[in-house]
This record gives sequence, structure tokens and C-alpha cells, in this order.
Amino acid sequence: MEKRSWAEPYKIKMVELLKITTIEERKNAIKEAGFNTFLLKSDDVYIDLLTDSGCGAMSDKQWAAIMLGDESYAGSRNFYHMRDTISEYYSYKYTVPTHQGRGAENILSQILIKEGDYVPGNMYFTTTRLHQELAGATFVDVIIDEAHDASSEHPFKGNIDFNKLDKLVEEVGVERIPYICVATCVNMAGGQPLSMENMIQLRDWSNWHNIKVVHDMTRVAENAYFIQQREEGYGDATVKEIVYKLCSLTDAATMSSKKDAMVNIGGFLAMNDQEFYDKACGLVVIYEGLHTYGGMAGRDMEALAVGIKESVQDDHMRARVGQIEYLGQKLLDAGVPIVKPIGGHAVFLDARKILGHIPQEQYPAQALASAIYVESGVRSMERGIISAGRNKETGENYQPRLELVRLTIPRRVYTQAHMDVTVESVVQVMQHANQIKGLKFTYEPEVLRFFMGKFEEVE
Ligand code: PM9
Repeated sequence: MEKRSWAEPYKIKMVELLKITTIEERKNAIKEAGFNTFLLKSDDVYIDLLTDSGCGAMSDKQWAAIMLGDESYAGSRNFYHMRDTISEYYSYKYTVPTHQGRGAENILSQILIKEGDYVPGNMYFTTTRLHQELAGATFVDVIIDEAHDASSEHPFKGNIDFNKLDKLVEEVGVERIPYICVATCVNMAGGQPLSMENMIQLRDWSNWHNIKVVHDMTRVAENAYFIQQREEGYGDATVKEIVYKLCSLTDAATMSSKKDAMVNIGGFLAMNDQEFYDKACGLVVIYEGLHTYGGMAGRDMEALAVGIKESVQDDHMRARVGQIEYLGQKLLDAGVPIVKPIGGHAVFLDARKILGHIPQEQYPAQALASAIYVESGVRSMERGIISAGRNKETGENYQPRLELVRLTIPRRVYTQAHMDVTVESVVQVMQHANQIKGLKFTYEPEVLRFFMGKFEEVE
């Protein structure tokens, strides 16, 4: 491919005006939000890097698709377009639409998991693990050790460690492992990919043990781009071809279409097995809606079909990941410790290093995210001990090695200048990092506590 800078393969057609607040206003806002960036009002945010979920910019073709919505209760033509697009691009034969990723996780977990089962995965994700636990399973982390080390530059930190899988089989037996949950571009590891070689090995391993492979394909296109760039033998393959191949090595998938596929809402559970599909249809009508719309409007299914096609274009992915690399590289150049290699959807700041004076039990990443917001109105998110939650058996806090703040980049939304402002504000916070205080809970929700927990400063 021609060597040139990563400039976007699109131009801006409409803008949303942003409010710029004062530092005093932001100090009050974060206090009122209990030092939790999820509880800020978006009107008080300047650059919103909380998440890349549902906040991407749809293309003119996606907006045009919205006008083609067929809102018939049953058998909407948009469903068939979406289902056929999923088959064509992602290989799965059957699709059950859901309102978003966790709707698919709920149905999957209820069908496949029995009380007392174990579900191995390449690092936990918050909602995924919770649904596994609610269905009676215990999650077991089988990602390679390098994934837990922010400074390791392993090119495929999302890889599965087969020794860990073998050990689990030895300890509990294959009959208590209903499936392996494999995520592409592992979110909690820092947006880190797994290699095609590892996925092929997983397919062989699971065939041998007769265990299903379920794919959390929320960011599969980003993973495919890294394979194209980093893995021998794939340099000439397109992102589209790699995405298809990754999917076809798995038996079923859950998808939050709010990420890769660039819609504001939507998701699905997809599979190749008809009996599994029939069971999923039985549950989707209870929790989401009829099997031909699940939790989605016809117009959203149409926009999703278009979004899937746009998401696997090489130019799109080059600019998408290029923007994150631009941000990450500028932070590295300024001496900010971040997770390496730079991830596919976000740059993750190493709060352990930046706020070395705050013990993990006083939530350094949460304190850092609050401080960055106060500095400049840039909203980020904690991905450390608060997100990790408590062990369901012992009630003890999990203590992840990674204590991170995620600067997540929505797709096709912000400019290079916004990235520059983000770097400036992180650098400014670093300059007075020793004055930042730790936090303690004033309200701790029982599950997914990072969403609605409230805190105060430790004096
Ligand atoms: N991820 C994210 O910001 C949004 C909610 S958690 C703050 O990263 C994976 C890998 C995800 C994910 C959501 C879901 C759930 C499943 N797997 O949010 O329910 O990153 O559509 O998807 C979020 P939904």
C-alpha cells in the first residue's frame, strides 16, 4: 500500500456544537457526579472519550438507510438484509437481533450454561462475565500473561494460553466447560488483538475437546486490521477477508454493533447451529422482542447492515487505528505511561505509574479520570479495580494488575486537534499528579459498580 499519513477517508457534513465550561464549573460537576465520569451530564463534557459505544458518526448512507426502515412487527425486510449481511461478512448462518451486546450475552448464557460450569475467556469483560455468573458459571481467565503487563510489547496480547486451558480441563473436566469465550481486540487488555494463528489453534483445540467457541466479535474489524499489519502471511489480505476468516473459525458470536459496526444502538447473537438458533428464538421473544427484530427498530437494522459493510473497508480501518496511534504516540512522546502496544479503540493510561502515591484500594484510575475531566472537560473512564468488581464467592475485590484510564475514541467523530487537546490536558494533569487525592466509595452498587458508584476524596 502507498505510504501516506492516516487522514480520514470521509469529510464532515454536519456538526454538533460543544459547550466549553470553566474549571470551577467542572469541579462542581465532578463533585456532583460523585467523582464518577459515568454520572456527568454530557452537556458538561467537551471531548467525550468515555466510550466508543453507540457514539460513532453514521455515514450519509447509514442515515439514508434509516429512511428505509420497515417497521412491520414481523418479518421486516430490514431484518433479512441484516441477516444476509451478517452471513456474507461474518459467516454466521442464523442471527437473532438484540437491543445491544449484553442482550445477546444474556440469551447465550441462559442457553449454554448450567449451574457450576466454568467459562474460560481471554480476559473478562464486565457485562459478559456478569451474565455468565448470573447463569451459574465461574469465569476463568486464560489470556497470556503478557496481557496483564501494561509495558509488554507482545504484538498479540489477546492470545489464549493453551496451558491455562489444558489446566482447566484437567481440574474440572470438559463436561463442565460449555464453551470458550474468545474476544477479538480484547477491550480490558487495552484493545489488544489475538493472532489468526492463535484462533486456528483454538479451533483445533476445541474440536479435539468438543467444546464450542463463542466469539465476542464487538471489535473484530480492529483485530483484523492488526493481523493484516502484524502477522506474517496476511499483509496482502483485506480486512474484510480476515474478518470473515476469524468468524468462520468460531461456532457462534455475540456482538455489540454499537462499536465496529457504527450504529447508535443494536446487537445480535449469531450462530451456525439450528437447534441453538431455535432455543435463542424462544428466549429472544421473552427478553427482547420477536425473532425478526429482537430489540431493534427496522431502521436500525438497515443502518447496521450498511455499517457492517463500511466497517471492513481497509481505508476506514487505517484511519480508525491511525487516529488512536496518533494520540498514543503523542502521549508516549510526552512521557506519559500508557499500555503498549497502542490499542485498536483507545489509549489506556497507566494510572499505577502516574499516581504511584495512591494505593489501588483508593482507586487511582478513577481519581485520574476525574482529574483529567476537571483539567479540560475531556471525559474518560476507569478500567481497573472498580471495573473488576468483587469475587462472587468471597465478596473480596478482584485486584487486577492493570489499573487504567481509558481514552476511548468514538468512530469518525473527533479531529486531530481534539486529540492534541487531549494530550495537552493529560500532560497538564501529570504536572500536578502528586496533589491528586485517592477516593473512597460513598455508594457501591452490587453489580457493575463502575456505572453508578459514587465516591468522595480521601483526606
Ligand atoms: N463495551 C465499552 O465502553 C460499553 C459498555 S461498558 C462501559 O467498552 C465487549 C468487548 C464490550 C461491550 C461493551 C460489550 C457489551 C460486550 N463485549 O454495551 O451491551 O466492549 O452493547 O455490549 C462498552 P453493550
